[in-house]
Amino acid sequence: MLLAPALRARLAQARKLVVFSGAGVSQESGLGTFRGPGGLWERFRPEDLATPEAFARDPGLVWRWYASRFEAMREARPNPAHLVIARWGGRFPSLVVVTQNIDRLHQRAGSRDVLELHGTIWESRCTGCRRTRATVELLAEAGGTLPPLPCACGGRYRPAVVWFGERLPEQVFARALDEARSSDALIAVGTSATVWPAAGLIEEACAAGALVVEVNREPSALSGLAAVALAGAAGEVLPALETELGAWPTRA
Ligand code: BJW
Ligand code: ZN
Repeated sequence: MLLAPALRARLAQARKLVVFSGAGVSQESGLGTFRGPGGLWERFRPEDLATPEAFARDPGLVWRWYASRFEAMREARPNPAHLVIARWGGRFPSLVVVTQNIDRLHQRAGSRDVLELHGTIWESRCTGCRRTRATVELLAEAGGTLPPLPCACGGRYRPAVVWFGERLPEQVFARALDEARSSDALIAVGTSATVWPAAGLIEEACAAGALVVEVNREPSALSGLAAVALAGAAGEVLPALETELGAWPTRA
């Protein structure tokens, strides 16, 4: 049993559930996380690759990194954690997935209501006119020459992701904040909860009275805040949690 009976009843009867996810939820799909042993930031410096200044300095370098990650993300498949979260869309009266991930694996698993706090690698945006284009087309047209051709306006396409020092998409963040504050429960899966303002949503949910449950291989910055921290791989813990919560409506 993962949860004490009182917590299990509270979670099972939640009407509004928010799943807040980070890179760890896609780790079992073969995608790298950022922090911790083997994380991307062990091999690469964020200031060289994930800031607008880095892109202005060397767009080719930044694009080569994102193009190789895009290939990995294209080939990746949703894992059991993504699939459980998608099934919960039919189990809870309201389920919103708030993700920091840019890989779209939640959507590919079947989740309908997904808020992408840090944008998506599947789109690219012109730094000049802000026109967006599918990254897959842009890279195909570039034919291996990176950075890809500039936009007709003279600007340059960049991945439509949120780099350090950039604002999160305003409406997406505003809705995520509303959802967090009005949720009965928030399950944070596979995030170190160290990047702001995204991590602040967990505190907001907690302050508004939501039950906060963490699923992570390791203790994280939010373990102290969570009512319960479930230790283990998301692809194993979430299916076990799904079994434990059963169908809606559930008796305590
Ligand atoms: C598993 C597992 C398995 C592994 N199962 N678990 C307040 C305080 C301090 C700093 C700031 C602050 N406010 C703003 C800042 C600055 C900065 C920030 O937060 N810095 C901190 C790092 C110190 N924030 C920003 O700059 C943000 N912008 C902003 O605040 O703008 C304000 C502004 C105002 C006015 C004008 C202009 C601006 C933007 C942040 C953007 C972050 N971008 C990135 C890159 C996105 C694109 C890309 O993918 O390349 O987003 S960085 C990276 O970190 C990525 C992630 O979404 C994000 C979070 O990482 P995540 O998902 O938590 O992954 P990890 O690797 O950290 O953790 C994985 C976890 O999974 C681990 O705990 C593992 O144990 C676990 N795990 N396998 C379960 N199988
Ligand atoms: Zn343009």
